[in-house]
Amino acid sequence: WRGLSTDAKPYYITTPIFYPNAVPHIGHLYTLVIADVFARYRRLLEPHRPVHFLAGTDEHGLKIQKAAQTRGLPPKEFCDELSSQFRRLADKAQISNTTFMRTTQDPHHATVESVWNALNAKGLIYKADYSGWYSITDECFYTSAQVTTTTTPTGTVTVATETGAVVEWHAEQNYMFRLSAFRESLLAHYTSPSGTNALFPSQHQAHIVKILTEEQLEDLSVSRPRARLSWGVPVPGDQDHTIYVWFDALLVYLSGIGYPNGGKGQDLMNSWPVDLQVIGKDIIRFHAIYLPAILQALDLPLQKRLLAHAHWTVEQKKMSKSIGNVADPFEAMDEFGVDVIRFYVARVGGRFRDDTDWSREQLEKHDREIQSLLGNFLLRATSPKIAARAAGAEPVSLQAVFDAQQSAQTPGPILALMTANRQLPEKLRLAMEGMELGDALGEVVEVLRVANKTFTDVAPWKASAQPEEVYACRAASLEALRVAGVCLQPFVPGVAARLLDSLGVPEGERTWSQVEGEGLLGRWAERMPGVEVKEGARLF
Ligand code: ME8
Repeated sequence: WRGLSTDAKPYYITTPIFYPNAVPHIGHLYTLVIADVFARYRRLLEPHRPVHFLAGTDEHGLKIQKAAQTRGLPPKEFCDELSSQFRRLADKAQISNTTFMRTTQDPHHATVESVWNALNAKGLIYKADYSGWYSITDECFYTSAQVTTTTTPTGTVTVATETGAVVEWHAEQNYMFRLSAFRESLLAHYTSPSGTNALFPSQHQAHIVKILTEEQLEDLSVSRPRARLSWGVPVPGDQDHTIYVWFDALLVYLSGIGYPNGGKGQDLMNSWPVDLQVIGKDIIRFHAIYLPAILQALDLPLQKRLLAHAHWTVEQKKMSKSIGNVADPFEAMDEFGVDVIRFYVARVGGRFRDDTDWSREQLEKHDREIQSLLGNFLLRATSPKIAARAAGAEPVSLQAVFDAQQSAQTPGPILALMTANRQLPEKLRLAMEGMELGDALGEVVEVLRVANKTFTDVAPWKASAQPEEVYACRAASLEALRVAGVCLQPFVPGVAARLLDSLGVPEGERTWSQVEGEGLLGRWAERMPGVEVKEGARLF
């Protein structure tokens, strides 16, 4: 399962590239954190395999053009300013992305042109009269069956039924991509052994299969007249048209690894196909139908897995500037610290299925949870008083502690803790393999709970506690903290690093192989009797 072979292709993981039409909110932070947990977990599991992790900004299209106009700025200048906010968000949240791609960069432009030309040469792009309801907010056309009218204080408007976004009628000449030609091959993919688990959670897989089975897949309009959309990549050979923003944006996953010519100096193209794409449920159709069709058209393998998470609401409502309920991720990280915010979003949003409400009360509750289970527990387990009392016993290895506990006449809570602790890495790995990130983190929390309770039950500070028992309790607690520290690295990298530092776990001994395996003890655990533990380290 470790798959440690060095010739394995790099692991390639992506987030959506966000529209820099406004400053980032907590939804963007959430997507970045989820992807980062998977990226860091992969590095932990397979330290020798490169992880290529792409994030970025989606800078063309009508939405950006309009937002820049409203601000009275040239679109590029406008994007420079806002894109840098997304980059700052990723930096501040300790996202370990290896690329931050902007669609206004030249290499991306070159990829878009080359893909367009390739599809055109295959007869998959043609020009036609097209009409439909366009939403600038959603950057897509809707059919008459997908819109409805609604009355607002300023009059009656037509909106998209699904998103409520205002739409306008457009009848124009567009270039079309023969999406309809891919319905059967896409359906075959999603029902084939390699494609049946392509979408997670599985409800999305069922939905896409249903669409492909029941809907007439229409050809996709992939350009806009230049008169209406000037901010984008011009259609090669026809300056009167601009390439549709989604056609442009979806190709970032290819431009991000240097397709078709390979990255500078290194052949990144061997990263393809992408192993995991983390997206929100709002953009499944684009990633599960449009992109795979384009990939099939290019004879490229499809993405291996798509994780589509649910959304965050604030005060039970969709975040919106007009309601004024947009939660600011920078403020949240300033107030609670990066790791507490990462812990909160992964723990509460790690099930991906239902929308979650961003609540101050919940945030404070999770802040207390991790501070107490981890921060306070470290202080208790490393207390000099306990160390002094444990020194009354003969220093033995952790294995010896375990064996002694096991052969005791009445096995006590220390053995239960050591057993739970040994099972933790495997449980966490299984949860991560099943993409159940919230459960994975929950397993760590559970062992920390057991550890806290064991410490309280054994009460090594009491005069009646025997030195051997104090020694065993301290050793089992420190070992639980070490294993938790290794397991927590993908989730809360800052706290985990401080924890492992304070336990004296060397940098090179923080990988998965140091914690998982039948009865396996890390080298630290073998050396534990002599390890210098820093007392009273503050994690938060
Ligand atoms: O759609 N809760 O960009 P976008 C959770 N540029 N996640 C949320 C969220 C919320 N309330 N709101 C947004 C675009 N997100 C395109 C993508 S990809 C080739 C192009 C997250 O700025 C979620 O991941 O509207 C969602 O899919 C993404 O931000 C949409 O970001």
